[in-house]
Amino acid sequence: MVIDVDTLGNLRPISKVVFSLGSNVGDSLEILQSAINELATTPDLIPVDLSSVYLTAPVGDVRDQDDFYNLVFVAETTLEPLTLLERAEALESAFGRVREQPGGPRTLDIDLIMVGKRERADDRLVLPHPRAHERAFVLVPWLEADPLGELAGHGTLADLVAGLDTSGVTRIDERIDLP
Ligand code: PH2
Ligand code: MG
Ligand code: MG
Repeated sequence: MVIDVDTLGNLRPISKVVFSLGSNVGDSLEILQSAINELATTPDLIPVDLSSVYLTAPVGDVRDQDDFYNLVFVAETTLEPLTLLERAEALESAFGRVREQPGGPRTLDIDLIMVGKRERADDRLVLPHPRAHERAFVLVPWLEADPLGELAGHGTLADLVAGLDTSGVTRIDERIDLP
């Protein structure tokens, strides 16, 4: 028997996509809420989970910066990684981010952490995000939103968080909601 699949021609696989959002300039909570409203209403993207908001000590090459507000958004999508990246970059620009020196303070940073099991590394985009596995400000919110989650190539979120110093990452009571 032959089963006709012609009608499936326009269907693309659904992948779990994980975004990390951060802000440490301006009215960060309002900026993050607006960014989530926009991200969550992206065509061909279905929101799944949103973490609480965390106040986090700056990590990396950051001098004299304010703490960040960070959260993680999990969705399902048929969009390609570069389309997701373009959407994230458009939102960063719309919220007034100026691309200063790497590691500088930012009104809105949207990082693509993982798109299913996709692996890629070129000038535009590295997936999974090359530093996500060591960043408590990504993994702690992500674990809250996605308790059984795994970071492709690095194991479960629960194991990764258990091995990290999470002292710089504090959940706060202010809520950001899905639209
Ligand atoms: N983002 C960075 C560098 N350092 N530190 C915290 N706590 N939160 C961030 O979002 C963050 C950072 C580069 O994008
Ligand atoms: Mg970042
Ligand atoms: Mg970024």
